[in-house]
Amino acid sequence: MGISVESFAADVLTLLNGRQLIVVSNREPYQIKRHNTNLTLEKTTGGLVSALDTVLQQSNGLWICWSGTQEQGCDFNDLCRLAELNRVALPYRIQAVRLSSEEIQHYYFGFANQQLWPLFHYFPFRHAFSEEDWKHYTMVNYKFARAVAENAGPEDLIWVQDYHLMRVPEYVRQFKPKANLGFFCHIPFPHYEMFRTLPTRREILQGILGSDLIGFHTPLYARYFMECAEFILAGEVKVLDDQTLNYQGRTIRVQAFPISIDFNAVNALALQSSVDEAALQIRQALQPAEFVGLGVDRLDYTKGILERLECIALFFKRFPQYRRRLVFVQVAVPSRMEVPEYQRMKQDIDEAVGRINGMFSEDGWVPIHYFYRGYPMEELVAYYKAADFALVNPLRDGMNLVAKEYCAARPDESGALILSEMTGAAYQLTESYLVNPYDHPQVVQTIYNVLNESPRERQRRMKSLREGIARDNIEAWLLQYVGAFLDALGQRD
Ligand code: ADQ
Repeated sequence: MGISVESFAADVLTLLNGRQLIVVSNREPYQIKRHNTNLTLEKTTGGLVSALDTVLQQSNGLWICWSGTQEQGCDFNDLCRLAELNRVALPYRIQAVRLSSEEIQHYYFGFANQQLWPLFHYFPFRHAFSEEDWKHYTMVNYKFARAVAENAGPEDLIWVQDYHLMRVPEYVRQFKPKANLGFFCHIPFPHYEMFRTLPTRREILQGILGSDLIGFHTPLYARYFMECAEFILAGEVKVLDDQTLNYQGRTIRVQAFPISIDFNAVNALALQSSVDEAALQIRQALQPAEFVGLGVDRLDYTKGILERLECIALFFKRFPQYRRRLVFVQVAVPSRMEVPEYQRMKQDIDEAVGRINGMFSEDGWVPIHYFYRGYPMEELVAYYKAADFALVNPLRDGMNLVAKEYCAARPDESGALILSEMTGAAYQLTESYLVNPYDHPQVVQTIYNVLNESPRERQRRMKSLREGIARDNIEAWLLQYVGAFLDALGQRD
């Protein structure tokens, strides 16, 4: 299933035809870890980094990012210099933009994560505008743009990632009017009625519109963006067709590119005997339960973890015959704990797990097993393999890669995916068991239906899901984006 990494990288390199790719993101693609005098390189987990790794290595590419996690008083740039001295080679050039702790507080934890994130996920009541946050967001975006402009040659493709850096395209264009600029939004783009509540709505749109190609996960997000641009920048933006608009004399393409995972890598992990063994051990540890349900997320209110726990409680109330027969495992990786909202949510989840377990536990059976930590991919895949169903019920999610990873980790085509309609993934994974995450009785009934579904029907669905994910994998995503980027530039020039 799928194509080899080498042939895929060769295809992207052919498309690039000698041009350099410059990726710009908030997070660094590699972390340099220091253990006393030893330095090691660790690749950041995630599809984007793994898809771009070979391409950037072979095309003399550059990654520009925030200097990120500070280790023992050193930031990424210090560590890069140390790495050089220690002959630890970075796989390609990585340039870090140095930010002060005040900038990080206001730009990252403030504007990006307490304003844009909740608003774009339809939680307007969690969003409060702060001029100070906005000022720093603007300044940091300007810093990133300057770093890009200092490094980009006239032919290079500059690809800006995500909501942290929405003003970067406009600023880069001010420095370099002819720059080749792409932008990709990893979170949903909201409807006009939601987006227009943002006080700096014009500036955010103008920032993104510095690009030649603007990518979203779904056609609906792309349409919402076009509508926002058309209504909010009326008179400045002219919509030409459903994928093209004109702004400041430039033709700009707006398109959907649904991101995916490295299907082959997850599938191969799931076939390893050590992972199989780990999955068996997980099942044994959960005995005497016959059935295992699973939730895996970054700890975030958009993921619907609290709502999921309430659904599990309702399930045991409605279907008491499953008490002692089903265990639900929730694995949550800590995230953004500097933001008070996330600290409160962690407390709420701890309390809900305690309350539900207190209510239902009997004879050594505990209904919810909760793990608050990050796992290496092998262990995560062992959990995916051990679970009869995954419950992926975000209240809103740009795409959701966990849903795709779960299917990729089921080479024997067993298992069932229960998936929220409010995820970008729901547009593609139509053979999953789709639910409205706000409709708890429906979610509960779906869990029951899945457990009582014929193995043949479950397998039919899983087979079809896996085929789709194997075909539309992360490599296909990258090829499509780069192809469309070059088309958009051809249309512009
Ligand atoms: P996220 O909000 O982080 O991504 P998601 O797409 O589900 O959400 O990816 C989460 C990743 O974290 C998965 O690859 C998963 O394996 C990993 N993960 C989760 N729990 C973990 C744990 N306990 N230990 C280790 N790893 C864990 C944002 C958007 C999404 C969009 C992606 C990509 O919010 O909508 O799909 O970017 O564009």
